[in-house]
Amino acid sequence: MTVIKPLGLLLAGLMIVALVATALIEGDADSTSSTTTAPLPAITPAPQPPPLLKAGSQRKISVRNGDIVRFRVVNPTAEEVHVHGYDFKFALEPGVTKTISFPARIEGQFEIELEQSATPLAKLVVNPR
Ligand SMILES: [Cu+2]
Repeated sequence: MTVIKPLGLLLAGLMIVALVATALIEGDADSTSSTTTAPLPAITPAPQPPPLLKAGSQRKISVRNGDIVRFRVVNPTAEEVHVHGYDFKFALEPGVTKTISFPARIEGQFEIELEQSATPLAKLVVNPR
């Protein structure tokens, strides 16, 4: 008798666990069916790569004060990119595309050029916010 009593309790305990588990599984099944009816997340398009500047590509880059200015530059020979007004200079290795970014904090129109050959690349326009 003393052996059967704990066994009975154990069985009862196991049944309760089984019932709770079944209820949880059914609850999960309900929640999955409701998530499948939820609208799918919108597919966001891949971000555009920043404009590629080359000698002779007279581009205009327009941003607002506080935005991040982003562009890429490539040149067949070693050069230096000079952003006038901001007076930033970035070294270029031959044939290697360099991505340049910086915050636009000075408003106005500024030349971006290949410094050594004085070749214009683009005009940077920073508008008020
Ligand atoms: Cu310059």
